[in-house]
Amino acid sequence: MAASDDGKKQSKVEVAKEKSRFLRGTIREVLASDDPSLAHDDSQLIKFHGAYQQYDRDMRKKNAQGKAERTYQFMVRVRIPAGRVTADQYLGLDAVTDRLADGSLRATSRQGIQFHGIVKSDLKKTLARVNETLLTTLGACGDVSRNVMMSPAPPANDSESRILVFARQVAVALRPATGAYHEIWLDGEKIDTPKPSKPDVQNQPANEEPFYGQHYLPRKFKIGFSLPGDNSVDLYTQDLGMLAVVRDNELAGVNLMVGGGLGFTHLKADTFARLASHLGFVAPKAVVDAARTVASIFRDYGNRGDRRHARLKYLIHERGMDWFAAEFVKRFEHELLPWEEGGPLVIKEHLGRHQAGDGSWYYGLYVENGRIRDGDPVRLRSALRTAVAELKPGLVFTPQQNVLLTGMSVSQLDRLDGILEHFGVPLSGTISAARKLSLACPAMPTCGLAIAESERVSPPLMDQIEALMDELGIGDEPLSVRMTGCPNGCVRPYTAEIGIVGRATDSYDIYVGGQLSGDTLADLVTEKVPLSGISESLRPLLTQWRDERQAGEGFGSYHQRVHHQGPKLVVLTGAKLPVDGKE
Ligand code: SRM
Ligand code: SF4
Repeated sequence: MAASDDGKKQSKVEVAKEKSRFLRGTIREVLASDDPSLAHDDSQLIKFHGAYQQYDRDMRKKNAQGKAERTYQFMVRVRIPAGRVTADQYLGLDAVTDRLADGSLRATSRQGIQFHGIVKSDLKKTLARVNETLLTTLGACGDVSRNVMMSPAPPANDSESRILVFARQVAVALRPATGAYHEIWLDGEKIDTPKPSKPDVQNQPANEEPFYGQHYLPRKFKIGFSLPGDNSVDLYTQDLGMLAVVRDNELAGVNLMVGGGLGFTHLKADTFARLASHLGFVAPKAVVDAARTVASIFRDYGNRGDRRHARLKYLIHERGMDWFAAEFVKRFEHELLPWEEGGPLVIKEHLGRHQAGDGSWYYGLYVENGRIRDGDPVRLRSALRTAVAELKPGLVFTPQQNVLLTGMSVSQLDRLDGILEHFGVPLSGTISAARKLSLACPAMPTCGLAIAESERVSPPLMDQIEALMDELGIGDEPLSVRMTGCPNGCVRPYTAEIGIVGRATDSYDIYVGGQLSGDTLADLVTEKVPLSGISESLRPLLTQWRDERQAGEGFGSYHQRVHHQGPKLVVLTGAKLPVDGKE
């Protein structure tokens, strides 16, 4: 652990950032070398450029001495503010995976797209191709503001359209400004030029990052915007949640909540999932400044010595909301007003046919765990490519890992049904309510942090849960089931009604009691369940709910009423949990 100029401890990643000359490091040189992998500093820096060094955990090739060796490859993440792309952009992304990745596109839980299985020698080509679609991977990962999320449905009116504009403005305002990206990946050519940020880092020498400075943020920072009532983006799990308030059809402003975050570490009692706290309400003209102000407090006060303890949630937990609000007001150029109470929030899946505010139609296409690929008999990637090429819809990737095809007429919807049927893709209306809401993270074989399977085992597990629900006579009820291969929480399992979280190989912890409003954390109810035992372990809970629920009461709400008797903020902790199955 090194020390900074002011004597504070600095993690290795802080040192790597400091030495990197605004994210350059030696990436350019290493790309040109024969070495298939990157060393520590460059492997950290390259995340800011949107790429993760991974290895195929199914494949360990033997070297000349008979020892198992890693086959290195890269994951590339495309940042797509509010999840919206044009038909041509989608077709460009589809072409990338064909030639350079594993033949799939992975729609993420933050409305981005990931490519897996890229070899180092194809990395530069991949990023260049993405940029040719006028999208970027810069800032999709790393210690910066991550992809800005927004409710996926097309805005219903002018007020809602303004929120889409704000989401994009905030994404631009908090985008890294370094020239390193263009130098390394685009040979200096500026295709997608970031606008300069407002210089507000005190006493910084002239630098390429007027907002971030050379150390960027202490850790990732996540922002989500919600239209009134639609909590698809899981606002309470964001570092900064922005909830639109509409009065008399006019956008009155935005409610701010801060300090949400989900990941925790086994056996580290001081790491935990936390729901965001209400900060207050700001006028529309102040939205971008509010986002920069929250990010600037995190930048200046976040923990730079211990990365496990570096998220905004820990800063707020330690210093308290009164301190945070005072610091916010000190820096904010506008007025912070009291939180405006609004209507109930609902996590929506947006699947099937819907009419938008402008009279056009959109279709929510179910994508199992976000994986767009051709299988047998379902050829989803071909279906989507054909539909997009022929019908030229807009596309919106959703926080539920699905995709909306927007701006269509009824006859186009009919044609879309035909295309989907031709390629064996089930229409959204034929999918169970529980499966529509289900999510799973990639986990094995690509994720280096996975300790259990997730995406690959989730479809058969959902078959079992569906069969159980049918047997209990509750097969049409919505139920959110989210599964992850480790406690980091990449598909937000701790706000789901049922969260299934990998604890060791073939061993899962089961959390129950998040709600479809997305504003409650679940409780750990069962530990160390093997995959084959998960659905049966849910039988008594689902039966109790069926027999004792009140009219319209969801599974998670029933759990909260019976076990907590009213709203309560439950904080999950890694305190008693083991590392990789060892107590
Ligand atoms: Fe995540 C790390 C995948 C959304 C919390 N996440 C990872 C990595 C990059 C593993 C790594 O660091 O080596 C995973 C890559 C796996 C792979 O092979 O593709 C990964 N995270 C994902 C995605 C693809 C899951 C998905 O099924 O869609 C999501 C990409 C979103 C995007 O487009 O940007 C994804 N990750 C999330 C979310 C949900 C969200 O943001 O809404 C969370 C929980 C919210 C939060 O941040 O607290 C999340 N991911 C983490 C964490 C824990 C962070 C923490 O501070 O606690 C890690 C580990 C880390 O950062 O060290 C992580
Ligand atoms: Fe990997 Fe864990 Fe995230 Fe799943 S939850 S993608 S296993 S880091």
